[in-house]
Amino acid sequence: MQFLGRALLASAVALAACAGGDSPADTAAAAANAATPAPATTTAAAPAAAPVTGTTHEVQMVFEGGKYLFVPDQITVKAGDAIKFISISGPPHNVQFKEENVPDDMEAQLANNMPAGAMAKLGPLSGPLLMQPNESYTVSFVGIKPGEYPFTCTPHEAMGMNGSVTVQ
Ligand SMILES: [Cu+2]
Repeated sequence: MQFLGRALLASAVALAACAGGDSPADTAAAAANAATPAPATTTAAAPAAAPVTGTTHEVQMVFEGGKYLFVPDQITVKAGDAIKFISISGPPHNVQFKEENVPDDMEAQLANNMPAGAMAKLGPLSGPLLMQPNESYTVSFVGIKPGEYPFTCTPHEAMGMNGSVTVQ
């Protein structure tokens, strides 16, 4: 019994360490930063998320060869398309767009296109943390004007887990 108890405790500690991400402080700071209210100019219009009318592309979130990656990390979509981000290995992962990388007039629409659903978001332009294998999160690009929109994974940003979507 004592051995079992220790084993359970050890796995609980390992699980806690894992669930905490690689840098809990950075994650919290990033979340707090993302939650900073947008300038007044960007909150005026908040159009509702429009239904996806085009293709839903897939981007995998993986831990492979010692690296955290979005696969593919460069993706081009058309207006009306969506991207389904799927956590394959090395969670937790999320997808986060940064305010400085999103045109002011697109922030409200993109935030609306990233609903919380059953899981809490880390910020207006962030999806929730995906904890389970094959868990996914879909971002719609309906109503998003053409341009390049870099994104990152909040827990693994410092480890280079970054990508970019080009909206045509
Ligand atoms: Cu990640």
